[in-house]
Amino acid sequence: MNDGNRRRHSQAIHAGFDPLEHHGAVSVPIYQSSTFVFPSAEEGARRFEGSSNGLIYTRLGNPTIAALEECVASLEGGVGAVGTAAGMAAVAATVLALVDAGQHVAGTHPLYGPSRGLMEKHLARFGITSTFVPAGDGQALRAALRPETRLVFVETPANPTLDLVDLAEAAEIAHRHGARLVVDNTFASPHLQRPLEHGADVVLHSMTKFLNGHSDVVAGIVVAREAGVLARLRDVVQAFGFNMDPHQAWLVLRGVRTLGMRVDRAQANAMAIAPWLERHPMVKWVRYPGLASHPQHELARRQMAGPGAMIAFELHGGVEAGRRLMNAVQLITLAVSLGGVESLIEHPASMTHRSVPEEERRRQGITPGLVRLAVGCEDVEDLLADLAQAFSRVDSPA
Ligand code: 7XF
Repeated sequence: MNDGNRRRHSQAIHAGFDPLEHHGAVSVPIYQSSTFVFPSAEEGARRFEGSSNGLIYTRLGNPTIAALEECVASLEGGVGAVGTAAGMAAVAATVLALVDAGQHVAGTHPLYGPSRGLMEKHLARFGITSTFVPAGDGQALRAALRPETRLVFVETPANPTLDLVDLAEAAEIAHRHGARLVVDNTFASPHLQRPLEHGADVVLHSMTKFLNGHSDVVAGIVVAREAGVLARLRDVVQAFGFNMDPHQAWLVLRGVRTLGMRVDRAQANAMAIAPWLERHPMVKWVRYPGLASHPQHELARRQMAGPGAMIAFELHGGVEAGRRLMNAVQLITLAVSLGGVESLIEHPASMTHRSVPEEERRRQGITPGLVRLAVGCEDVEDLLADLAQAFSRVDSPA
């Protein structure tokens, strides 16, 4: 199958799966089996040796997981992908596969709080050092690279401020120093942004979010541009047991088939909600890549197919007013996570980015009053009505 020539919706619906290889099943079967029979002892030995690519054991490979991996690799335009048990396992596998003790990661901030924590707290114990510079500052990124830097790690749009990283510039900086560019593409999804086309070497996702899209699975994936990098990633995932399981993979496959439709609809809703928020007298500021007021609006137009469905904003009343708003919404759900069909609202400073020290949060623009809205696929009139009624109750919390 030459999936690469198909357009985005067709790829999401068909890539990675040929029904004729599975008794004609139109939906990918769930190969819920931990282990696979060898036709002979000699063939078993060949599979372990690598001279035959037949199936062995699900931690090492499984057809349902492989179908999802091929689909996402095709959507991102990579040579292949490795599914992981969570987005955090995708982050961990990437650094462990590509950085050794004594080497360095140069990253941008903000990142999802625990991604940075993984590097500064856990991987630091194994001699991997890291430095983080502001997302929009190419000069600072250039200055952060050292001879021992192996990875440039960026998230764009960044969680939760929606700052952007110029991918072409970051790739140029990384490659000039012999480092690889890794992009956490969770907030955009491959429907809106394909970092490998801008020079990135590795793309990773929390598939918990847009790729799955139904708030019922925690999963991750790493996509590579080169076969050698893919082999290293797969080796680490197998060695550490970061793999996903077949049922989880099937659920994500079911979700990913409608990726484009969900993202397009959620984005259309966000494109109506962001200007509505910006006009609201109780709102101090709104950050959304689709608004002309976003400092990197032009970059968003250049490197993304659309501004996405994530919005950050703050009320004039700060953290207290934000809390009252979050307690007052009725259709919108107060919960962390994003990328599902339902709209979710949360408070990064006390929730998703609680692990980032307060002073560091301020430096990154994660103000105490920042509210993050993950726009879903409901009817936009209902979302706006819910926000309007919630705003009307902010001044009278009772
Ligand atoms: O291990 P997970 O599937 O939860 O993924 C971790 C992860 C990695 N990268 C980005 C950009 C993420 O946003 C996440 C998870 N973020 C959720 C959130 O921000 O709501 C986690 C909820 S505590």
